[in-house]
Amino acid sequence: MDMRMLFSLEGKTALVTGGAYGIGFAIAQALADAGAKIAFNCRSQSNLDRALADYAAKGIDARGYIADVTDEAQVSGLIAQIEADLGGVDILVNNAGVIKRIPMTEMSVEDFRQVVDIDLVGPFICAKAVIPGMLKKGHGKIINICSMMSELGRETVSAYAAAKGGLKMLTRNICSEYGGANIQCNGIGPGYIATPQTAPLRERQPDGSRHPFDQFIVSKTPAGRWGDPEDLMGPAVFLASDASNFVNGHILYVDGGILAYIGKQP
Ligand code: NAP
Ligand code: GCO
Repeated sequence: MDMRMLFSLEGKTALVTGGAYGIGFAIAQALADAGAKIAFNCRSQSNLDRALADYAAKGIDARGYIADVTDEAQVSGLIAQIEADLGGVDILVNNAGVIKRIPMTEMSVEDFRQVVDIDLVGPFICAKAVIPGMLKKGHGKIINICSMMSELGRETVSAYAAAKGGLKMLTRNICSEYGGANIQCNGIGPGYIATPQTAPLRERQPDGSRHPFDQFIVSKTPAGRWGDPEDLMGPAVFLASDASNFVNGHILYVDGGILAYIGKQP
């Protein structure tokens, strides 16, 4: 068996939602390096323009589209447009996501719903939109970007944890429903990754010292550091490629060991 062919994405079209920057951008770069044609979406023209320049600077001819993952009509239009431009989607990475850090008793129902809408209903809408094309092709890969909060809770992230826990089960359910049609749906559960989403947790304190949460995460991570978006590149290529054809309904945690570790003894 040719190992390079097993991991190759030549001839495949990948859609990375929210792939304008952060984790999605790194995953899209990796899929492009493995040979895939890249499509991504985001919500504003300014982010789209900046991202297209960033992809071009990496030598990647990505196609960018404006579409909100919570809007089913926009997502249907997006998938049809990608099919016309690049061919039907073979690989969907449900990456678009938000977090709101608000104590539960202070959180409005609207805020809770918005997080669940983007982080859980969005992946449902996108997966629902690509599965018919995958069924016609006879293959498909769906990668849901889950979280430590698919397994763990913490103060202030009730909506996010509910959504990411739900996303883990949506992953298993897509596997259950469509595994027989040669569609693999797996999750990646990143640990704490340095991106705009986690920037507030890493801000320097007025006295120049590190944010207490930053120190807390480093002490909770056996690897002793935050993850970089690049840490997710290899796992994403694996789950997008034929190398993972018998891996289905699995969540691959890429967390420097956080979930394995009880924490430093006092
Ligand atoms: P980020 O830097 O905040 O990027 C999030 C991306 O999602 C942005 O491109 C954003 O685009 C897009 N997005 C948000 N809402 C959208 C919507 N309704 N429709 C379309 N696009 C939307 O976040 P990140 O840290 O890279 O996180 C990416 C994913 O990984 C998220 O699902 C996040 O929950 C998950 N994750 C992150 C970490 C971490 O430590 N950073 C760990 C585990 C999991 P706009 O410009 O349109 O807002
Ligand atoms: C938080 C963080 C996390 C991470 C990530 C962990 O406030 O606890 O933002 O939720 O972003 O999802 O895997």
